[in-house]
Amino acid sequence: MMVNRKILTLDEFTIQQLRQFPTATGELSSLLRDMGLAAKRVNVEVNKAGLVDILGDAGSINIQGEDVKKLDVYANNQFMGALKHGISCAGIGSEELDDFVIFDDEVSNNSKYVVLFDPLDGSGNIDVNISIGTIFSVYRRVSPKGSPCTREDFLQPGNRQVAAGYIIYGSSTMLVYATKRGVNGFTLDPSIGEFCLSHPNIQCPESGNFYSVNHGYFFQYQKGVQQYITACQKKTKSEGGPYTQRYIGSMVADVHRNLLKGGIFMYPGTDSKPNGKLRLLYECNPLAFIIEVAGGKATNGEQRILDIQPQQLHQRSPLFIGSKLMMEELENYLMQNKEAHV
Ligand code: P6P
Repeated sequence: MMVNRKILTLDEFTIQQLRQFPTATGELSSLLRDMGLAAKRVNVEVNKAGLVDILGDAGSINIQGEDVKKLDVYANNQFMGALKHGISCAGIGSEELDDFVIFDDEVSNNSKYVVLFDPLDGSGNIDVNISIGTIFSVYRRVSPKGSPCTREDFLQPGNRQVAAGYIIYGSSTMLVYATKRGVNGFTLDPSIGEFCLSHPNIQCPESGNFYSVNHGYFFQYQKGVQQYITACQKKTKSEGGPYTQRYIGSMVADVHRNLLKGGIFMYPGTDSKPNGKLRLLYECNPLAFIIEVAGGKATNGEQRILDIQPQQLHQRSPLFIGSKLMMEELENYLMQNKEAHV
């Protein structure tokens, strides 16, 4: 007999979580609903991307030195606007903006949190209709409430995150977020315009057979990474193989698949870019928080991503993230090569 399980919307879920903590102010729940609202607006434009001239370069070059596509700018403005006009956020940092934005109005100055986000990661894939994503990270501010937030509020190590999440604009649109209490996934139901709980209490499988890396840079990677990639290519059935190489050039999509199915995503440093390409504050930290709450691991090849003390908004970090046992096998190769160089 089919049991009609009540489908919880994101709003109902966050309020249900809130009711379990009577002393909670509701600001985090409100912030997550703000992010959900902005995500719905961005989703509408992403779904139309091929139809209107919202595509194409806005002509400007962002701080990353990349062509800015209009959808990046639109997404940035939607998330920044939703947070600025909410009751929970004192300021933001964004991949699209040169510096932190301190909202500095009476409500914002009394808000508890700051948010860092990449409004549209993988936007180079928009024109070819490959999944793209938004990534966000939430910190409790360390500066006193009642005054504008400060740089120190944003430059906290990832282990101080209160929540983190991503939205993936793919075959369906999903919002996945983690607090220390768990990782939950919500799928957008276009018929009611609500994110609905579809993936409760996500756990990352201890192992898997997907490995994600750009093979084009193989000979620029350090020896231990090369050896691990080669080992992935040689896995026998008894070793959980054969492995499948899946790398679609959109990290949110690759990490999301590996989170659900088991796997490892690698963006190592190279000879020309020793710190790799990915940004610590609004790409590596939030995904590392999510994967650890789900039982996986994330490092920069030497230390836990969440323990890195940030120095500035757009700093980069190598990233290795995924299933616990796959990460431990990689770490063994890295350690062997480190000792060999001592
Ligand atoms: P490469 C997209 O630009 C991105 O930041 C990630 O989403 C993606 O995994 C990576 O860069 C792809 O970079 O150098 O392999 O093309």
